[in-house]
Amino acid sequence: MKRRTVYLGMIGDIIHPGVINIIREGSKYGDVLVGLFTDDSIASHKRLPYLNYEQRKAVVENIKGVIRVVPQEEWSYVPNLLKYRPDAIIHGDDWKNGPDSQERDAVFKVMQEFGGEVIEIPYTQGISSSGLNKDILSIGTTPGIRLKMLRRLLKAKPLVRIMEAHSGLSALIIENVEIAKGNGIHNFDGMWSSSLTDSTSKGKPDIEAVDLTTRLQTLTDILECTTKPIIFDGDTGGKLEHFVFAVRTLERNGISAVIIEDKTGLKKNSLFGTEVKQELAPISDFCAKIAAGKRAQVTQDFMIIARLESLIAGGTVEEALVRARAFVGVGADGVMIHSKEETGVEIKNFCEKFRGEFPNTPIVLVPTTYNQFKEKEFVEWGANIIIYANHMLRSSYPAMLNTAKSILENERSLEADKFCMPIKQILELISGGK
Ligand code: SPV
Ligand code: MG
Repeated sequence: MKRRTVYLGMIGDIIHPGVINIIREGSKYGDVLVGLFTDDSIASHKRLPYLNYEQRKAVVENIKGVIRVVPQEEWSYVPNLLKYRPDAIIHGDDWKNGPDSQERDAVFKVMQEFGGEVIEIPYTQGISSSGLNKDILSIGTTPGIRLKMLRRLLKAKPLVRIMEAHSGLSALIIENVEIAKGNGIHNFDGMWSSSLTDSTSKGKPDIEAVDLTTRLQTLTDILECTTKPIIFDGDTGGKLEHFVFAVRTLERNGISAVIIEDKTGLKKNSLFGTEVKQELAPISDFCAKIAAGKRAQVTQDFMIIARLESLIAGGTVEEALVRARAFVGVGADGVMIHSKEETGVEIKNFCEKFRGEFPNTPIVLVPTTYNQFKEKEFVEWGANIIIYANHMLRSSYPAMLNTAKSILENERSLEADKFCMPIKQILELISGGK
């Protein structure tokens, strides 16, 4: 007699006794068919797993009791249940309450429709992937896994959300902060190592005065306490001969991408007033720098993104497009189009035209001055990465200033307590601090 098929949805990143238990229980009812969540199906709900789909598949299909592994492309089980029509689905009973209960209802409904069974087994207490995930976070990651993460996110998500970090502490917030929204979790996908906020936090102007070695000190602090991917603000990239070393250094540290801007001469921050004239680099010089960087990188995964400063320098969208074509032509892995114009009209125009010509080349936006738009709108324009480039630093400064003023005003710190994090929370914030 043909054995029954039992469907089991799984991420399969961390294999713990709870996973083995549910496979064992499932085998009692029939052949276990694992629906392995793809990166795409996970991306809008949780952080991407450490291992990619192929790596997780290789592990899961070798677990005793697993007969077959198929991709689960949606967060909901329903499409796969309709496709494979298993005799049963097995799930831990922890989905009875909370946000998963809606999915449970949908699963019961579809299984009833074709006469399938829903098997619920007691949830293995005391061990869970999320709990273990936290433990793994405290161990850290490897440069290789971190480096690859940006390309995986770009493949899996319509929009990659990046936030500026200028210290270990600011990076820790970005690593951990999340809010429940809809039936998923919203968080930041990675970090921007900004030249503006890194130099400002060191009390220096944003004119490439902080050299790479010094920038690496901040990066090391961030790397040591986080696991999310990092995009490095490479300013102009410096001299071609130096840029190739910078690429290697960043890559070796597990940085996912460097963005270099097509300016020349003394670099000033792009958001300065119009009185600061920015000179654009000759197209051929900048192309040579990108090409040299691409030749220097060791992995397939590292990205060199060309930042177009035409609009900042007073040029037109057409001029920016000419440069973009040349930069992509010599191997740039993406473009960042920058503008301080507040309506966002030029940026939208650029995005739509560029997207028409290059359907798959990532577009990066830094919406500091045109921040009235929501992320969804940027996706409609064709953008893939949004960088909130300076907000952690800009928000911390007024908080510090208010505290300092309050203490001066009141000649004691009692009134400033409301601006401050409680000491207990500070101690809990950093693992190993208690
Ligand atoms: C930075 O964050 O340092 C940047 C982005 O380069 S901007 O400040 O908008 O030029
Ligand atoms: Mg910068």
